[in-house]
Amino acid sequence: MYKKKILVAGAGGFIGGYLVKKLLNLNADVIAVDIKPTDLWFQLHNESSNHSLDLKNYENCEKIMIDIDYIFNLACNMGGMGFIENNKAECMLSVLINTHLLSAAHKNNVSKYFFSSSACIYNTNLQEKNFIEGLRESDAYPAMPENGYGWEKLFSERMCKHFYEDFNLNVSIARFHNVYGPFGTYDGGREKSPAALCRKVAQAKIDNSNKIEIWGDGEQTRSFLYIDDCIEGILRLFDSSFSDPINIGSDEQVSINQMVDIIQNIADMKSIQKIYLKDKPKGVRGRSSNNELSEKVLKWTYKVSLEDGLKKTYDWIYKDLIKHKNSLSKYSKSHILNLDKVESNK
Ligand code: GKE
Repeated sequence: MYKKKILVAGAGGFIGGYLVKKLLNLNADVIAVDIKPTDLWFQLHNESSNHSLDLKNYENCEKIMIDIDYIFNLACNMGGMGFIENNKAECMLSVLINTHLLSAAHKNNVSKYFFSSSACIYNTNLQEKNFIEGLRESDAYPAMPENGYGWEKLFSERMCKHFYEDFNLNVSIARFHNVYGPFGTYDGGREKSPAALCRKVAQAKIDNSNKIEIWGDGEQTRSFLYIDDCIEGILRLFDSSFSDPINIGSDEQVSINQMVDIIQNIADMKSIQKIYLKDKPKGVRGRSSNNELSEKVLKWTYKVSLEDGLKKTYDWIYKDLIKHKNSLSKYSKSHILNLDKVESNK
């Protein structure tokens, strides 16, 4: 990465903020782009060149592509189940970002292109029970992804593949399995379950209550990948010549109830009364990652246990809640949905 000019699309988001920091530490020349105004970026690094641009717009992709060596495309309109179940069309519009970035990359002879795909591409018929066997990469077909967001990610995976086959654009395609950690959204509608439940337990502790609301019956299962493991996985994959989609996830599968019990112990709360909201968005019944391919091809798997990762996440959220008792933290703002109104850089 040394002295390479690298475009990070979605740099103002959760994974993007960490990736920019890592690439800067590797002495890359980072061009950071996000549709959000920079004061809403989760991490804003002074050493990168930061731009607030809407990359659904092809001209913006062309404008930012000058002399770029590598692209990491993490830009998409997304969130946890509470967001993607209620914004299917908005999530599908992210296809414009990937399409325009790929076209501009091809036109500008970019050397390599990373695309962040998602476990939401996996066939939902294989995820109708909890505690399922870890999903293998081949389980994507026959296709039946999550509505909206999952279909966009699967379509965009295939577009990356064809740009590799037809135009020799080197690609890396990672399927992320529910990545979590500090400096991510924890309230406002886009939060995923680890941050949401850390917030609910922290808020109960602050309010001296012991009641927390859980979506569904709490017996649905997931595996969760800590952000540090995710960043390591991205770089291992990018440094490899592997061009097919590959899992970057954890196989430590737990129920949501079990995750709440772990957070309750971290918070040192004696008892928690779980209130189940059955009408809330639930997504699939069970999901986990099979890491055999990433272990074989990338010599990579996760290192941070769910308990250790939740401890770091809970502690950060608790402190951020206390710090913003009388105001809204940028991590808890429900991002402006119509972000297209953001003025692109002049
Ligand atoms: N967000 C949230 N908030 N989920 C909750 C809550 C809560 O307060 N309480 C229980 N859950 C349950 C949801 O009902 C769902 O069954 C499970 O936790 C996981 O929800 P999630 O973390 O929001 O998202 P999913 O894992 O279902 O789907 C996410 O998967 C990622 C890739 O693995 C997607 O929303 C994307 O963020 C991404 O594709």
